[in-house]
Amino acid sequence: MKTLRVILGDQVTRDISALTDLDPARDVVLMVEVAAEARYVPHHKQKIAFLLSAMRHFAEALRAEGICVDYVKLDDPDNTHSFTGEVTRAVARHAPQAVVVTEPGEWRVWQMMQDWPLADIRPDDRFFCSRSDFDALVKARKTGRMEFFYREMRRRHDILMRDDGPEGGQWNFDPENRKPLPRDLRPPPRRRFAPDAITRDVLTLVADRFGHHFGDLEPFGWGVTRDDAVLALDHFITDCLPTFGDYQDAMKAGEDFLYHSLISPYLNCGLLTAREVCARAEAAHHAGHAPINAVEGFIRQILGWREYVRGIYWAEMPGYAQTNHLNATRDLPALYWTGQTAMNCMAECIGTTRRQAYAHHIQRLMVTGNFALLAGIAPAQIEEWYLAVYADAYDWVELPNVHGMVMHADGGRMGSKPYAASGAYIDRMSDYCKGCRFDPKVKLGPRACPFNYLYWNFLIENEAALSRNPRMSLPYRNLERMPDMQRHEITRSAATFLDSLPAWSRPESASW
Ligand code: FAD
Ligand code: DLZ
Ligand code: SF4
Repeated sequence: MKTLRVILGDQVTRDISALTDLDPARDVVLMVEVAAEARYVPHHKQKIAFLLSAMRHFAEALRAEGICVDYVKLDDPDNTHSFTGEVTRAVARHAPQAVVVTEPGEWRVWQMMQDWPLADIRPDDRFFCSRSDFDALVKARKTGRMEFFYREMRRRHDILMRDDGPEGGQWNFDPENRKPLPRDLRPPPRRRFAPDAITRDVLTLVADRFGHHFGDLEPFGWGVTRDDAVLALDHFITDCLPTFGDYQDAMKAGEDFLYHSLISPYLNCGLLTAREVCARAEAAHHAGHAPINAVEGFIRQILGWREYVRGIYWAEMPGYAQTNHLNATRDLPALYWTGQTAMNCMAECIGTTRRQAYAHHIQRLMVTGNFALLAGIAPAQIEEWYLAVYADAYDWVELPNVHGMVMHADGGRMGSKPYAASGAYIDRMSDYCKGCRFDPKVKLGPRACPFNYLYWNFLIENEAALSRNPRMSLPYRNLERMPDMQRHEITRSAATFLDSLPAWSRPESASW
């Protein structure tokens, strides 16, 4: 039976379910570059270049195996520029008896697939936890919190386990992983990859067609093949993993990567698997190369958080994206796109994002995310930003992180309390405040750090929704003791500051 096998841009692996029973003598693999995928949000230029180059390299690798690949390029004159249009055209070209595809990472594309002719949609088994296993697990537990999910994953997959208990005697080494970076410690230079001829062609294409999108296109240093991704993982395990835990939450001006792995774009598009990454980290611990706090902290991100957010996404969509528990409605300020702000922490994190299509977790959560939460940005607007600006962003992973973890718009489905913090947190975990016009120790007045009065204003504005949350009782007790005059000054300062921020005006056509 001749089968058309559709491979999407985030499925560039030979281990994808759509290819398991491929017959090279009869079947055709379809890969399509379509403008709709680059434009439904204004993706960072590096993200588009990374995926198109990874797709082109993967197509070459399949052809080298003798597999027939029908690859539609972005500049093909007959390109309809949508997935459905291209699948329909390919069905007319090849007259297959079946169209096989692996389920996508986005509800948006899942809906499209329902209209594809002859479609056999297969589960994506690249994850440790299937969608149905996640639902069953969460139903079986009274609480669906990440920590319990993660422990169950450790047991089920026998990762970092010893004599039926957790390796190192405790499940979670987080308390050891919150150190600021010492001033004299220099993180190692990072392994980046020089563009080859295929990538250079793609860079020219992206500059021509998407030059107006957010972010710098070059220097472009992402790996684009399976071999590159394995080298990037080797480098992380050897040079960074031992120190990863200690400085997992640290931030430093001018240091874009610290000890983070930089592997999320590879994991999410298929160049690395979650199983191999966890196995490599665990082996490094057993070989005495990396301490338990680093290895447990790293594995928790992948076996715990990554699997958990994916489970939440599919269990809760499509309703999940519609909730707005804190009724946040403010337009996204232009500074998210321009990076122009006197708040040094925001300028640093947005600068990294612009240069690298990357920022590490604490920058995303406690700086740009914290600001969006405290400022009451409309969830859909800040979600669009996060989906656009990171090379690793797909709806299944971005949405629960932003809608749930950052914005608390899901009313606590993801996290039991919002991660709201004043300037003191950023001051403790970074050196950003030293280069800032504002002072994290000043609460009110022109020198006051905006995060300070925005934090208290957030508590005041959301008293009805949050004050009965047991995990928020301490800040609300402090708020209760605050004199009315001070409360008044806080709300006034917050309103004046927020109203002074220029809003971002979306181009009329929004066709990016
Ligand atoms: P490391 O710090 O080295 O961590 C190792 C791996 O753990 C990552 O590669 C990633 O696969 C996984 N991981 C860590 N934290 C999370 C998490 N919260 N959710 C899912 N996986 C996690 N990650 C994405 O892959 N895509 C996104 O679109 C995305 N959006 C985010 C938005 C916000 C507001 C926040 C707070 C986090 C977001 N994350 C997202 C999670 C995390 O920030 C990135 O995975 C991480 O920064 C990627 O860099 P790294 O590979 O160096 O990660
Ligand atoms: C993000 C992206 C971009 C920019 N371009 C393409 C493309 O041209 N062709 C393709 O197959 N995939 C692309 N992608 C990734 C898709 O958006 C992703 O596969 C879907 O969102 C499903 O998760
Ligand atoms: Fe950010 Fe406030 Fe520190 Fe400035 S003083 S860098 S605004 S936390």
